Amino acid sequence: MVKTANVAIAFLFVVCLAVPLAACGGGGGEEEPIPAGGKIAFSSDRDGSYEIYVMNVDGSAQTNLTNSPATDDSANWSPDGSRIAFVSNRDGNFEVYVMKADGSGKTNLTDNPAADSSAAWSPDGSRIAFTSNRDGNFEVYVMNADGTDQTNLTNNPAAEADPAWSPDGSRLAFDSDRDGNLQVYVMNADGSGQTRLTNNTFIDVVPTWSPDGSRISFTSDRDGNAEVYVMNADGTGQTNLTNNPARESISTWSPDGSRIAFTSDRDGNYEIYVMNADGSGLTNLTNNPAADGVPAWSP
Ligand SMILES: [Ca+2]
Ligand SMILES: [Ca+2]
Ligand SMILES: [Ca+2]
Ligand SMILES: [Ca+2]
Repeated sequence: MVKTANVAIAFLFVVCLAVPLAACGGGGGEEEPIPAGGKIAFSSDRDGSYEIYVMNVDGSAQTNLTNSPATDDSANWSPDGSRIAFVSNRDGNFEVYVMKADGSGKTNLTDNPAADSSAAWSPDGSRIAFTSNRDGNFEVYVMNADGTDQTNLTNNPAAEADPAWSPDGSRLAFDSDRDGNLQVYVMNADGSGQTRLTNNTFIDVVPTWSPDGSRISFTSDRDGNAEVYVMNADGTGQTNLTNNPARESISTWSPDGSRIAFTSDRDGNYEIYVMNADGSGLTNLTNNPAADGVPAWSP
């Protein structure tokens, strides 16, 4: 799977994509409202190629939303939960797409021969951050939610990946190997003030903000295998939440901040698990022999 297009995250699901549709206003087209935080979107190759699935937060009602022979990956919810951004190589290379939360209305937002991936919706719904190697190496870009005005924010010869918006929309966390190995960075939403948050010789990637903006979860292999860590938003207090010899990665917070979903291959293949935000109370949600990963908790 693809969360960053090429960043050397062999131990992670690599995730790579979507167009906003007219909001469905009244008249006959009303969709069943999704309860707040009631769904988790994820990726699975259980049908032979990676697809975007959605399930209830107890693991029930796992439903394929993409049904494509291509690789579909990296689901990310719109702030109102009505749409899902994802990446797919269905046109021959990775692009960012959006679809309605029921899988209908898939639209390509990027349409560029480069690898475009890792879509992240801004908290106000107006923009989508993503990554692309269209300038020769991976950068974090931002565009309007309709795909217009695609702008390079990082402009660095290193590989930048995995953008994640702060809940107030003022900043983006991301990862970069500009200092020699992949580490977590943060910048202002206009690309200014790029600052390193983690500082070690291992791989720290895939940051995700807690809903209150005070903490950032991420994946690190500093203890010899990949684990989900959490730190304060200024980089202090880095704490291992998973502590398991298997590979744990790609974390996503429940909207109330009380729980974190993530992936682990501790049962022999990748599954989605959920735990309390302090690492306690672990539950396996998927239990499928295929690779299940890249969870995204609905708003
Ligand atoms: Ca592309
Ligand atoms: Ca770059
Ligand atoms: Ca581990
Ligand atoms: Ca599995």
